[in-house]
Amino acid sequence: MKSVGLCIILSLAASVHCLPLSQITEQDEHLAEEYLKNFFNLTQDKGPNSRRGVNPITKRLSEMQRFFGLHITGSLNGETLEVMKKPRCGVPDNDIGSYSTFGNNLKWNKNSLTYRIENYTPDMSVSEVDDSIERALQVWAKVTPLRFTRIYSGTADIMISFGSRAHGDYYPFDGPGNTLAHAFAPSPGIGGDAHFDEDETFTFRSNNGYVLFLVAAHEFGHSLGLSHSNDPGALMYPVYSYRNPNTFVLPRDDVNGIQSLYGPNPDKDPVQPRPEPPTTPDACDSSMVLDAVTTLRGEKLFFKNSFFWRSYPQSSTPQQSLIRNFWPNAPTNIDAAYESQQSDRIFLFKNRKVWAYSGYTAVHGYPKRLTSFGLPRNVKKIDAALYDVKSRKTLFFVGNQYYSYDEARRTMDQGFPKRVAGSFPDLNGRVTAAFQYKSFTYIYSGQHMFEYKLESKKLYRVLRNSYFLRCTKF
Ligand SMILES: [Ca+2]
Ligand SMILES: [Ca+2]
Ligand SMILES: [Ca+2]
Ligand SMILES: [Zn+2]
Ligand SMILES: [Zn+2]
Repeated sequence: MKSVGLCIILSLAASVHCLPLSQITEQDEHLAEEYLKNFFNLTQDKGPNSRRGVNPITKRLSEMQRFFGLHITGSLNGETLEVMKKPRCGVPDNDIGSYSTFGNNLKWNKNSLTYRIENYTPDMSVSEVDDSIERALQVWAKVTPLRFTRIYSGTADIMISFGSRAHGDYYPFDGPGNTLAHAFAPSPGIGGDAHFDEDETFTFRSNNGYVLFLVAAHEFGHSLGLSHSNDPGALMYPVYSYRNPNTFVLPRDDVNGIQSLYGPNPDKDPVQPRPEPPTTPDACDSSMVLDAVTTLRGEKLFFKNSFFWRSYPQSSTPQQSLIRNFWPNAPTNIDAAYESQQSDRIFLFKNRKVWAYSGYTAVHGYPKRLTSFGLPRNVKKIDAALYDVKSRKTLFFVGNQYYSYDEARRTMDQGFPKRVAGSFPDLNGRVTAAFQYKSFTYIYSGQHMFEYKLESKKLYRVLRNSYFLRCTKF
């Protein structure tokens, strides 16, 4: 009976999602149900609500979509399934909001904690595992009064082990993929303990497998009393994302979370100032200057630092993600982006290089040099790129000039570069991003966005960078 609700909704689902087009199979439905049971408290029995017409699956699915910033439909669709299939932590996503805790009582009442590594994974050397665990704990120690001491026998506060499937608690692992690890909130006994799924491949620092340091640092957040955050830049975001372990700095959201429980680190480090915790770009920041904007198969993409927002035609709130969660080897802090509808590709620019993707897939032979478009050798980077649907030309903005590239002939047009101010009235500053949407051309410059009709060169409105991002705070 439970699956009936899903089936009805499923028939509507596939058309909503554009990237990539996906068919929802019976297997997907099963996966979705398991996912909601595991992470969103979907229970077996239908309960009193269902008799009154509130389908429990619809309710939990909506909760899940809200947590991940997806289009809230209450139905299973391609974008929802994509998120469900991503490797993640095994701890449920209970609270909606940025950082959250398991509650004020679920914290350690002491600052000195012990840990013990009970067994090792064959994926890495013993010293690599030791080092990864030690550094993962230090991530939290750096910003709190918490201190960790390793013990080699007896019971530690934080017992660390690797195991597959049933491994001695009531939460068996699921084989390769999906759940990578889980950990228990502070309390005696199993509280604080962290378990890693041995059916995964853990690595020291390579992107070929899951970096143990990153997975462990996340799990220890639970061991110390944090639950999941819906900030996609947070370490406590439930989905795994690769970051360079050598340069990792605990993000601001996690720092705020752990300090709400334990306070800041009283030890000042006078020699080396600590790096600032990275923050996630905020749609409500009216001073924000976007790096690049483009369309992709009917969606709008807005790039800022390591993040981008995706805006679906039917959706009211764009979804924010890490760029590398979609294109694992893509550049971050990009200069420009555009979609060539001619070749169904999206191009991302950074410095003298350009990357090409067809949906999620990297196009073979990229990254290439800027000169592959016929741009002059002395162009070190471009500021923005704009694909004009009508003329099928791509405009590359460099300083106060722009070039025109013919997508069909794959050559630069004669008579360029031209002055930007000559073609776009009232645009005085440097162009920072550009794209077309519904027959309007949007040219971003600093904190402003200029709305033009390209053919008439008429300026309609001057808006903020965050105009399409829809600040939802109140
Ligand atoms: Ca324990
Ligand atoms: Ca697993
Ligand atoms: Ca730019
Ligand atoms: Zn987790
Ligand atoms: Zn376990």
